[in-house]
Amino acid sequence: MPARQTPSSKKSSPRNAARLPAETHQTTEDLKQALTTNHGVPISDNQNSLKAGVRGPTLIEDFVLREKITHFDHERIPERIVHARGSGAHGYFQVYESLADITKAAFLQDPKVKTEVFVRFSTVAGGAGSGDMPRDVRGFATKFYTSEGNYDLVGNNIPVFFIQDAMKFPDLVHSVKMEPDRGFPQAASAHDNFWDFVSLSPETMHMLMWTMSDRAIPRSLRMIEGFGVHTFRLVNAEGESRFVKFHWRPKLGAASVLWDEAVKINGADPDFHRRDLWDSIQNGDFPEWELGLQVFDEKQAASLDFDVLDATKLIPEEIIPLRMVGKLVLNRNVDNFFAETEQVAFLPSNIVPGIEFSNDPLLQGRLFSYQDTQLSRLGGPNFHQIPVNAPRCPMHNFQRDGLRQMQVPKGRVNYEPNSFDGNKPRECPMHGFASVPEVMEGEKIRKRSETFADHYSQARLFFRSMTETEQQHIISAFAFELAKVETKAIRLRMLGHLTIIDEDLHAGVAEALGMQEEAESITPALPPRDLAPSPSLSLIQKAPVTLQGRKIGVLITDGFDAKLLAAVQKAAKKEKASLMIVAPKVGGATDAEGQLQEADAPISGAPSVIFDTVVILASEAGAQDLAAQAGPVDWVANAFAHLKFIGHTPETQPLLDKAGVQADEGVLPIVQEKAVAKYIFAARNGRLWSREPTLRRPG
Ligand code: HDD
Repeated sequence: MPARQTPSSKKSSPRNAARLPAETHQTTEDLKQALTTNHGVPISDNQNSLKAGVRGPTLIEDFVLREKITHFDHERIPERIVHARGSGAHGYFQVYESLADITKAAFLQDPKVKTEVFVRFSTVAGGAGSGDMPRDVRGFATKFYTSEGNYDLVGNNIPVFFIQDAMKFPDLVHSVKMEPDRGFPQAASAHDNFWDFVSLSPETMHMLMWTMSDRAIPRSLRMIEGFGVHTFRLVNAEGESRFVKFHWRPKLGAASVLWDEAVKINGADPDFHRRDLWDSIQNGDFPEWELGLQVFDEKQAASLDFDVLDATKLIPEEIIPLRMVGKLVLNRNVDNFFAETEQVAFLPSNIVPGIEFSNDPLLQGRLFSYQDTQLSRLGGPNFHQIPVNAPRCPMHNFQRDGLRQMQVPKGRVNYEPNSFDGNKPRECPMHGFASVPEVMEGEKIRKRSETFADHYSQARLFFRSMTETEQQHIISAFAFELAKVETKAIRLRMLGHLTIIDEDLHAGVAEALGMQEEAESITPALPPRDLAPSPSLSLIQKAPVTLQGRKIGVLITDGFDAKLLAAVQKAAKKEKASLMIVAPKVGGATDAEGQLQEADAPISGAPSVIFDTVVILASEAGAQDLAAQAGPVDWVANAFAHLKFIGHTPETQPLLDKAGVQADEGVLPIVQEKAVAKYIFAARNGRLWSREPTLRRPG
């Protein structure tokens, strides 16, 4: 056994030897840069704990070690009970013209004013470390730092909600999150508890149609729509009040991935959405949305065949069109994920003069819940002082003290009215927030309004407004999710609901499950009505023909034609698309002239699922080499199966053959540079939907 060593202040390690002499501490530049404890004490050695002998026990007096470990132990705060996984960014909002006719909200008056915003996008069911691509709703929460205080529009990418009353929210969330005994599945609605709850709650039917649609697997956070969901009120300076529904429309158009892609993207790049948002802002391609308003009065509300206070209903744009009033631009990534994206606290109760709530019972519950949840999540009542949450306008009142108090209010006065300091701050009857008077009368009662009773008409409306392709995707999604449900009775109950929504939908799902003629018979509270279809609900029907914001994957092999690559790069730039060069190895490939072209990623690190369209610039030998390997063959087969437009050199053919690629109008030979234009023209269409029925059927 080596002899026990005694501490020696004389022997110093090389690191210690570099330490500054004590007498120079106060003056050198080095001290200004020194690593310190949280209390400002310079640290001499950040590698070793303080021990009794180099091989002896660690001393409890090592305050440097204890402080560092204690802080680390408490680095995590409770994650959000829902919407735990999120990605945020800064930006601004600007109105196109004054909205003084409908609202007195200060930030909606002057088109010259840019209002600072922070936006956090999120999935709902998964934990903070879950993947970006589950089938799920996406949160779209915006904090406007207005000159009259913070306004938070806390919405989703789906315009309706699962439930009508906040009383059901804990049940809904418990049912969708991982099952409490086994702790799985993570970030997935495809399990018994969720489908048990929803199949026992007919009010969820409309939202289910949306979550089983492609809306729940978006291509990019830059390509989602956003909705305030509830009916709110706008109030102008004359005190006139109107109802409003808020809509965000992405400049790049709304787009989705296919389910098979979503599954594979989650494995290939679980941060797919977060990375895409970060990269595009970093590259100066700032994501943009337009704000659209559906404004309507009490009379119009009364003329609708549903209740505007029911969050499971939408107002078709064909009935009340959108007024596009301004734009939102995200132009700055966060400096620190935790400080900003994690600590941001959105409160639907944050409204400003000119915007008010409605009596939607789901919204009313939210007004309490968000404030409450921040108390435990952010550790007390002073979370508004965290920089990302603090208003940018002056803020003063007499609320004091509490955990995490960061301010040092001066003076002896902490009450109002007072006769010191000119009795400031004071109430402001002229400009302060005052609710628009509304007559309230009624029995104290726990009851759902009869006007909330129709649970199926809009579910049917949604399904029937889709293209055939989208309908097939909905059928496939129901079949996938219900096939994961172990309890047959739940599947049969759900099939019973589907028969009420639409017989073709039911037949398609039953067929895909192999469970025809077995649906449970369910009697709806109100039989559904046939409503006029709303084409604006379909993503495919309004998909823009563009490559802007999309990503082109170019696969090269040794011997590739550099001129073709340059032509594709030039075209991509013109289209405002991004481009990534993929080669068998990340080191790159040499062109026909023997010049090395570095790659952005190897084939294994950049599967074709992460691209919107692909170009394969293989040489004959390169194609043969790739055709002999499963990875590259999958790369190509997936691009084809995911309905992508594929540009390729004629030499690529052996690889295409091996991957089972059939010639169709989405597979475009690129013989010379001129042919690149033809490929680009086709690729703007996004996907070749007509290929799909030849490749897969629902299930
Ligand atoms: Fe909620 C977070 C959106 C109903 C209770 N919700 C949260 C976030 C979004 C939404 C986008 C994440 C905010 C962020 O990024 O920090 N929630 C909605 C929408 C709803 C909705 C659009 C219906 C129209 N939510 C809803 C109800 C309740 C809650 C009915 C409770 C009664 N929501 C919460 C919460 C969360 C939350 C538990 C978790 C973290 C947080 O609030 O700050 O309080």
